[in-house]
Amino acid sequence: MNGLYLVTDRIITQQAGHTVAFVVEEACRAGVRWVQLREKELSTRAFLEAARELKQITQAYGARLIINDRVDIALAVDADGVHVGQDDMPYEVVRSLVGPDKLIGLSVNNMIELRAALDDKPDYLGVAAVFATSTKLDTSNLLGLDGLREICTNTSLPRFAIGGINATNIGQIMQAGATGAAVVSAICGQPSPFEATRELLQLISE
Ligand code: TZP
Ligand code: MG
Repeated sequence: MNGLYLVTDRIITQQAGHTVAFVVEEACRAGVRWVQLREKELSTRAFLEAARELKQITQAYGARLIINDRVDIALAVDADGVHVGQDDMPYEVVRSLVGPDKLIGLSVNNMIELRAALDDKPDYLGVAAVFATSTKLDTSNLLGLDGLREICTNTSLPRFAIGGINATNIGQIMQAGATGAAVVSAICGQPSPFEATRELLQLISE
């Protein structure tokens, strides 16, 4: 299982002239094995339809499908897991709803949130935001490489760094102790999501 994690963004995807399904299929074809469907604007019905479509694609490639925020949609499409932040439904409630077999990812923005997350023991952490990003507007503090390193040295949980990661800095975040990199625009916003994924996978394995 490689350490590259695609998080979708419908607006960035459309601005690049793609559909979300196309980007996910191209990224899976290039070797991504973690896909998170992240939708902040869609109706529940449209979110569910998008999740169904991605379930088919990810399943065909043996990739994991994680649903951002919405436990109900993750259960409805039998996704592999759910990703929540520390303002979302609490970990123990998510766990009680999804049962023992689904993956739960938890966002960690600083050392205080890391301590809370370590009590919960999620399946993986999303460590954010490492670098400046225009994809998510409410990224309050930037960790930088030093902040990422501090979080990574204080946990043995799998940890995907996220925020402003691209081909020029992905090597640095791996060296800082991340076990993987989660990206939005570095795949969704590229003319060829396939080629972009290939390049990131190559860099991550160096
Ligand atoms: N969570 C923290 S930063 C971020 C999310 C979803 C957006 C990352 O987007 P990009 O384009 O990879 O910087
Ligand atoms: Mg959330």
